[in-house]
Amino acid sequence: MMKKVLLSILSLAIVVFVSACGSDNASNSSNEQDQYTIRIAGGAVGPEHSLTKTFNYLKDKLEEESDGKFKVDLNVAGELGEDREIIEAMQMGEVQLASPSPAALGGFNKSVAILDMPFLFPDRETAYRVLDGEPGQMILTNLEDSGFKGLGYFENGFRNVSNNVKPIKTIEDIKGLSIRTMQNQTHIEAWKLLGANPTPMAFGELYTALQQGTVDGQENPFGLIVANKFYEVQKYLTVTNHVYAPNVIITNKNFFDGLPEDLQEVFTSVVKEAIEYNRQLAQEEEKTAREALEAEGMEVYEFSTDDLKQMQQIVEPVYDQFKDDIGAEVVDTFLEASKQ
Ligand code: TK8
Repeated sequence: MMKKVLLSILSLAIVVFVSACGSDNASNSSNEQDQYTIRIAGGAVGPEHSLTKTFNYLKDKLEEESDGKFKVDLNVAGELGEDREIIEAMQMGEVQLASPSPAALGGFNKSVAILDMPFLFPDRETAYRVLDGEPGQMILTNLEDSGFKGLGYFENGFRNVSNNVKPIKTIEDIKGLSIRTMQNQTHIEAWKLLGANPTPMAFGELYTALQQGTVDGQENPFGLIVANKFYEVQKYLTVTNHVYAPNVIITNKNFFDGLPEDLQEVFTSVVKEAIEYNRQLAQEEEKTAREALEAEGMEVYEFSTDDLKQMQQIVEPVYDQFKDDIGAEVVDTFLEASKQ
């Protein structure tokens, strides 16, 4: 009898030991049969845009570098809706990788709005240094309160203003124009200060609104104006570079935390590679897109240095006006870092 009891205790101990090894193994590294679906959702940007090409790059690299343990379901050009809908789907665990605009993400965490502030970054070198440094990480960490894990920043680019009514040659020419803005209060206020009539609107509705004359103009980087064919419904373009727009790369935090550590490392290292790829592509795109827009018949004007200075001074008050909303520490940290 005693023998039987000893045998069952021994076999129970072996089972406990093996399963413990198994579970340790699961939390630190994936097993051969592990398979995780990553649904990527790209915003409503055109199929030829650098962001869409970057999502295709991500699919290939994630599947390749995980030895097939990641299976990527790629949805681009707004197939799963606008940025806001994509973010909500991610919160529900239905999307695992996206890079919405700060305007859309600002609705889930107010500090993100700093990323869309006018004239914050004077050039790409400053933008990359600040976004990839402690200030940028501050925003990514803040996103965890809303269930996201922030992974870094892709490039949308420097925003410029277009319209279909008249050439905007000086700051005065903006007055009275109805300009579509993203759905963020800081941009709405900034264009009001410039004397325009701002109309906040989802990006996916913009082409039709321009075509029907619901709004006179809009503001976006050259690459988006080409990719979404706004040149078909916009005659005049003025180079203002009034905002350097990043897109925030996010995943669902529970999904990420549930991955074995080795796949978490694959995920983050592939995103880092994709950021380098994306920024190269976006810089080349900005050059070719401007030429393409002129070739498509758009009249391109450049603001004088004085007009740019005036534009920056006119919209400057939005920093104080939204400082409490965004968070004083965030605003001060970014302004300080951008001036270094
Ligand atoms: C695309 C948008 C776009 C943004 C806008 O989904 O809304 O004007 O610049 O990139 O996020």
